[in-house]
Amino acid sequence: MTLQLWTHCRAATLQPGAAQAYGLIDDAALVSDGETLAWVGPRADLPAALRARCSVQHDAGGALITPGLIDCHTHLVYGGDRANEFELRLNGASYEEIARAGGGIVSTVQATRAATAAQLTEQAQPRLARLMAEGVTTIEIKSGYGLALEHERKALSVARALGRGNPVTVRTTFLGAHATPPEFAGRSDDYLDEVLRMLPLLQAEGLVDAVDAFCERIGFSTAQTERVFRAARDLGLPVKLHAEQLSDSGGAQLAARYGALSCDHLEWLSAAGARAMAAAGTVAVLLPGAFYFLRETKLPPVALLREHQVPIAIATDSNPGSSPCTSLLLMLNMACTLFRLTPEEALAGVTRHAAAALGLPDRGVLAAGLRADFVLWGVARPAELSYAIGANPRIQTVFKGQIV
Ligand code: DI6
Ligand code: FE
Repeated sequence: MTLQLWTHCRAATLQPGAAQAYGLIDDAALVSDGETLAWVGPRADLPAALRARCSVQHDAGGALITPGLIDCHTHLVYGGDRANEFELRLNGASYEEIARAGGGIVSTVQATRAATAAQLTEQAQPRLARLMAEGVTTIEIKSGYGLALEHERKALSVARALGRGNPVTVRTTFLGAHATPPEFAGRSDDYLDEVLRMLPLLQAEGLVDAVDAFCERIGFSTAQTERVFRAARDLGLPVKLHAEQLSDSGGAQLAARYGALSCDHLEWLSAAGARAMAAAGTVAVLLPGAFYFLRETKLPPVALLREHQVPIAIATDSNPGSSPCTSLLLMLNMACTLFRLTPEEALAGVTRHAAAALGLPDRGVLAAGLRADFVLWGVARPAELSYAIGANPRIQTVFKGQIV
């Protein structure tokens, strides 16, 4: 394997428990061995014998190096968009009028069903490219706009194909329990029967890495969510949950009982919910884009999460209805400005903690033995990544030891 060396850089390693904030190393050296980091530390400590074996040496030009960014919650694959609905609303139309005219989530389900896999790929690829342009090296993509076997399969297959066609790692999540489709209107339990029929079939096709549900008054109840979780557990699949976005339904406690990787949104999370998540090691994924776009006012209980030491991740929630967003760097800024996270918490939220939210212990931190996924940035200090609005200081991304 080729050993490669990067020097003339600062590294924000995000090592847990490091003495320096961000696990910062001022004059750092990184050595990759094939797809893996072989050594990370102060350049002065780099063993001469190891340096001598590095056949490729890179001058990082004074860049800041961070782990590759991880967007751990997206609905990136969908048909059409909802710009028209956005415009109608700003011209005074009510949500109900729009829904009656075929708008809302149902319109995205219709557009997703009507699109071919090739069309969905063509629409999702530029969104993925924009995220990658900002240093994203791993992304989660949920289904949930097909809501029928053939269309959930199509969306998940498109997500998998995006992973094959791009250097980024794609993790897929089955969100069949996102909404009740029109043909099951008023019969959500019957639709859930259908969801439970789809899950093992899609898993057998290798399309499912995790299972999610929208647990909300306008989504599915905790009892219904538990049916989905039981099925996932029987199949050995990890679970996640859209929980306490619009109300406190106790979804977080339920998810914690099933050892959920993450609970996401969480604006209405209770103290009991936070305690349950802490005990289960469940990550809190905060989604400032949806909070902003829906003009929510109830802030997620960040102090409570800190008090109980629940790891906090940040993601785009990229979707056409509540967060038409393809900038994870903007989410860093919004996590700080809207939710008052520190820039260090925000950066951990798109690296180390985002990796945990996906159950991927092999990334999210710069350390020997982990994946050589990292980004070179033209900034002096890590806080600049959260501070700037609309800037993209990325210089270069290294995916599994390869400069792309
Ligand atoms: N929560 C949301 O905010 C989105 N999905 C979810 O589970 C909304 C999806 C949409 O409006 O298309
Ligand atoms: Fe979401």
